[in-house]
Amino acid sequence: MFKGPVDSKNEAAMSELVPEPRQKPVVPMKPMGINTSLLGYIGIDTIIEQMRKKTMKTGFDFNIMVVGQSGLGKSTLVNTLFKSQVSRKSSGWNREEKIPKTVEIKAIGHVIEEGGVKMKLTVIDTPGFGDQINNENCWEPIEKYINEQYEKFLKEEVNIARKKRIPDTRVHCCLYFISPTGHSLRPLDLEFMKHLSKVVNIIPVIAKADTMTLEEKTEFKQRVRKELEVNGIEFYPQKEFDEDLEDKTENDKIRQESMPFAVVGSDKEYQVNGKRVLGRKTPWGIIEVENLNHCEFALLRDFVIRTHLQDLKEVTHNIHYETYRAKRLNDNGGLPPMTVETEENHESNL
Ligand SMILES: Nc1nc2c(ncn2[C@@H]2O[C@H](COP(=O)(O)OP(=O)(O)OP(=O)(O)O)[C@@H](O)[C@H]2O)c(=O)[nH]1
Ligand SMILES: [Mg+2]
Repeated sequence: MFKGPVDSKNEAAMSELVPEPRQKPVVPMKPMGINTSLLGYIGIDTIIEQMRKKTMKTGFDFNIMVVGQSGLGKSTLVNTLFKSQVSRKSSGWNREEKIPKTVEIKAIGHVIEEGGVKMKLTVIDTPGFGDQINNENCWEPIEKYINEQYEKFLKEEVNIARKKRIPDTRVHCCLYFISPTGHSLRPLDLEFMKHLSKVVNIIPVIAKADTMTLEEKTEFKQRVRKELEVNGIEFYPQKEFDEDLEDKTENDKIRQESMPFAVVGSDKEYQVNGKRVLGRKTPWGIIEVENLNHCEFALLRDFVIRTHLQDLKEVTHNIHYETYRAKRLNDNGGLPPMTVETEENHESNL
């Protein structure tokens, strides 16, 4: 049999072969990018990444409600939110169609995805009040709706076959529309906010801010803040829930300067300097809704979504829902005793 030089060489090599110790598989002791000189690394900081992954998989619910007297632009602002940079989606109304007067509580939802994270944003539009002869207790339908969502959540929580993740329809923030009168708040506004602030996070906004001059706006904002304080109305972010000094400093600025946000709403788009913008066309120019020099809509949006979304959800869960839950169980309204809270409960409170 022919044996080539290579084969014979191989044979010789084979006979001399001493098995080399196999290299151990590399087991990562810690994630990449972490200083290896740190002995005893446990990996607590990876929780952030774990939470991020989980949130990306499950997404989260966020629900905003608009409330206020009739004709202040609540439905328009709902459209503005959906058409603005929050989603750039149509909320279902035809561009040319005039927004009808709202006659019932209606929730409009969209799933918005950004950077792989899904948010189910629902905006709850409510009928305006204040045009009846008797406006007594006109906050009741709104309060009822808010409580119904707490009740739904509570029922899911005490269910024996509890869902892994309870759909969250609870109202995380309620934008309260104030008429741009330049005068005092109406007694009805004060009563309304007093009632609602006990069950939900209230964010007061001055509607139709384009009808005020800069000085009028600054002065009115100050007056509203003062009146809310004098009347003991707690709006979000509530002082008592500031967690530390950093929170307090940041929130004090918001409470003393930004609140109430003076907004302008529109669902119409116009061409300005070659760009399509949401705006209101007037004889003296276009008011750009998302331009910070024109109104505070973008500030409000950033406040609610970019900086305080998680906190709004936490205050809703830990304070407002908890108050409802405790009262409901105290009243013993036919519910079975509560099971001990598990992580599953907290999962719904992303
Ligand atoms: N000037 C001005 N007008 C606005 C603004 N937002 C809405 N409007 C107008 O105000 C009118 C009422 O707007 P809607 O959005 O229907 O008001 P609403 O608060 O939903 O009214 P109800 O459903 O009756 O409670 C419409 O003609 C809007 O075009 C705004 O920011 N500035
Ligand atoms: Mg409406």
